[in-house]
Amino acid sequence: QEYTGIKLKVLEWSKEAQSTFESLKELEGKNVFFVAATLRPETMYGQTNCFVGVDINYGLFKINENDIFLCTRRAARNMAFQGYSKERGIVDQIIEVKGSVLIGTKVSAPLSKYEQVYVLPMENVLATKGTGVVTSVPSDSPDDYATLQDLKKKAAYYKVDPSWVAFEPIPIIDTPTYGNLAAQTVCQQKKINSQKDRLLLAEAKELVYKEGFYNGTILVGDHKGKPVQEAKPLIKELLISTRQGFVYNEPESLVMSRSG
Ligand code: ZZB
Repeated sequence: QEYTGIKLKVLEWSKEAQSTFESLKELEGKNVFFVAATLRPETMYGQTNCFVGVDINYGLFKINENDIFLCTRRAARNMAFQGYSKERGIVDQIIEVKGSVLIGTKVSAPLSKYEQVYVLPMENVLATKGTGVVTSVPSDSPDDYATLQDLKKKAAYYKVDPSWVAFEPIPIIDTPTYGNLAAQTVCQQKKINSQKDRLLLAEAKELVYKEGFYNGTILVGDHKGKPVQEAKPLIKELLISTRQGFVYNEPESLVMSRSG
């Protein structure tokens, strides 16, 4: 599976992360990036936040003299075999933390209309898929839409500040069947109430994926007006050439065991 790795730069750590990382000399003067794996680079204009799993372990990995990546160790290892480490196959971990520590961190998401967005909790993040970091596009991903709604409705329960979730989905792809907020439309049609509605969300994802890919038109950015199929590789290339993204491959066997 070929993903695009998206680099969301840390602007301000959550309070808990700040105190955890305070004494780390290795972070001084470095850029730290949450690295999300996406199959939909053309939707990056619609990012409203970033998701992590609160019980998942994440590492901070030294990638080169300037950059530190935050992702699962598994992903860092894959990256180290794909040229994203100083020495091939070798990961250089600075520290490991639980996702819960990272909630409320402010990051900058490439291409998003929102200049800064927050790291938030999602129950359905798989530690065994991608980087364990998921960038959120509630306009076009039903899982993201349902989760963001949960967090808005029950901010206290999920331990998020209401200001961290005060971001509306952005219309970025127009579709003939579901309009320009396809994930919202399908979630409402299927009466999806929460991220816990796994079966309905899987159906919704399938519908939204297909409609967006085959019939969608991009509404924003350099490739505005183009069909999604045409714009997708161009926007991916734009992210890569500006070093806001990179190609990240997931070993085939893992992909099979996950989707089976
Ligand atoms: C942004 C995005 C925008 C995504 C969208 C989807 C959609 P698939 O097809 O099942 O492989 N993802 C990535 N890593 C994880 C993880 N560890 N746990 C849970 N979800 C993860 O799904 C690939 C998508 O799953 C990725 O693409 C990512 O979300 C999420 F508008 O990135 B996507 C209709 C879907 N729309």
